[in-house]
Amino acid sequence: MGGLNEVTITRAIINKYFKKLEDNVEVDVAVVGAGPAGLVASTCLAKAGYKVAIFERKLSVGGGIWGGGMLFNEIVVQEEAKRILEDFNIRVSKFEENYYTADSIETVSMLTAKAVQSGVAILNCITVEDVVMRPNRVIGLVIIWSAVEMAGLHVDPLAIRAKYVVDATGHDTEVVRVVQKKVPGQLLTPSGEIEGEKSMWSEKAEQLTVENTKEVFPGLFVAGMAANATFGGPRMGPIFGGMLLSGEKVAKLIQERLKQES
Ligand code: 48F
Repeated sequence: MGGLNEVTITRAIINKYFKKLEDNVEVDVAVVGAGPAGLVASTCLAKAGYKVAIFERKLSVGGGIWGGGMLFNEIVVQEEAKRILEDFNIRVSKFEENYYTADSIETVSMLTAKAVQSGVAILNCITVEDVVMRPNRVIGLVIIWSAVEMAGLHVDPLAIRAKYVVDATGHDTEVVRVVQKKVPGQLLTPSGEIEGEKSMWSEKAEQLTVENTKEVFPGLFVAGMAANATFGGPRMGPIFGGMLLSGEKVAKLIQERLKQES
């Protein structure tokens, strides 16, 4: 058995991490947020052969899945979305007709494992603070260590380039918010601005999450709760089918674009 040297351990981590980061400074699709919508979207795109990276602000991935509803760690999905959980080998149990549950911890773990094993690079602890535009299209992201953001340090960020960007940042719709500031009134929403999330209405929200999953500015798509917040749909509470279906839809839309362009 060989010896163990702390410096070799350090070099191994630095070497592998920075190779991963460098490999992902130019991607086909950059997804912001590793919640359910972002994880499903990126897995579908990676499985279709595209180079995908997720940038996640937090140390942990999974977004709002972990806590189920009010910290009770079970999630609900409807019939239509059950097949997506099953595709990720997540065990689903029937509660009543059209109501299925899954363990939220299992859901995060399996969605994440499948994403990474399909080739998605998940870069956690990185916050997207801005976009790169040329001139009227989003062509990349401006990123900073979340630790720098949290400490309030005055440090310049770095940039990455992507053919398409997905805002899967949930309720705060952070990427769209940045774009709105740069080009007021020019979003592809009815008012040209973020329409804002409406109050809870599960049935309507689930359907609208999928309908609202689309391009909101050239090069920038919205998925998951960010889609409803951007286009003015209601929130839905701890039912997650719409998030999964939205991830699947955004992947399909972007794939069609990438195919047309190749
Ligand atoms: O909030 P989140 O889970 O978004 P989602 O995929 O799913 C929404 C549901 O969890 C829930 C719901 C279901 O009924 O309504 O809220 O739409 O995941 C969003 C992720 O994006 C990260 C954030 O930390 C979270 O993990 N995020 C947000 N802003 C940024 C970001 C940013 N600027 N840079 C990087 N990551």
